[in-house]
Amino acid sequence: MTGQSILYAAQDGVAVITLNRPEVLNAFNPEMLAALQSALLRAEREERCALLIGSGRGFSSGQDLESIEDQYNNGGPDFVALLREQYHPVLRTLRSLAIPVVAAVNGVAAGAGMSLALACDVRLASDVARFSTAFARIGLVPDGGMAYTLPRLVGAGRANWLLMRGDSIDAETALAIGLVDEVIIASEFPERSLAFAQKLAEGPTKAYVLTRHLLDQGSHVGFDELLDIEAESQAEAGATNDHRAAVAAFLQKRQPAFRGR
Ligand code: T3D
Repeated sequence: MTGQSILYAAQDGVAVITLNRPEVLNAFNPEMLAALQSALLRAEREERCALLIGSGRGFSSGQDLESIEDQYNNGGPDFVALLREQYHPVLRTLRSLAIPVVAAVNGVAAGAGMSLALACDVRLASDVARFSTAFARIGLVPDGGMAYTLPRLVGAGRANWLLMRGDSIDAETALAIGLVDEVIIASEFPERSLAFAQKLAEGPTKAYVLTRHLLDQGSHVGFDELLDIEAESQAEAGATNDHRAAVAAFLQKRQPAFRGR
């Protein structure tokens, strides 16, 4: 356990990181974001996959609006500091973590809570999950990297539509537009999400992380440059024990055992 607002448990190579402020649908406050950052770094050191899930009926409702209420009577929140000091370290860590991260969206994901899910490598959604960009509803622009992640998942037009509407879409709609990768019935959600993450943890996790990096690069560099980055990444993946062991296993007609290195 890394703190009350974040719970940490490890199981079969997976760090299960639980957002744990259910009374506010796991809204983020500074302590929680700092604890989340520590939990991710611990997962990277100790496990081969991380699973983010919410406690109670929400995944995360984004910024805790009550915790910043006072600041509106005092010149307003310092948004630059809030984002740079509290959110950006978590988001940067997520995109550079040396293990894959699965968002298990058990319930509503709104604002920065949705941004967090979008920054993960994979999104599983419970059939009762809902997604709301939420920002425009309170007169804000998307943050938490959503202006980067959302159009890459659903396309520019749909991203704009979701951002300007700001109201919730259900899990099946999220699946249909590519916002999530799989929808799982609520009664089986925690077990099946964990089983999915355990499967990833048993895979060539270094290659997964290099793939994330390639996809990130591929979305904003030119084709020629991407080919150079691809060659470097393949050299790195090709030098792993996992690659060599998998080729040997293929030739010997048996299943490979990946170690993530
Ligand atoms: O400083 C900055 O603002 C910059 C950073 C911005 C990043 C952001 O994330 S901006 C977006 C912030 N989030 C929101 O605007 C979402 C606010 N919440 C909602 O719109 C709704 O709660 C939901 C759509 C997420 C869920 O609706 P529903 O009907 O299922 O639940 P509810 O009844 O609204 O909420 C349950 C409780 O959680 C309720 O408290 P209560 O009445 O039981 O005492 C509600 O006030 C509380 N809660 C929900 N979201 C937040 C929250 N408390 C504080 N902050 C929240 N974000």
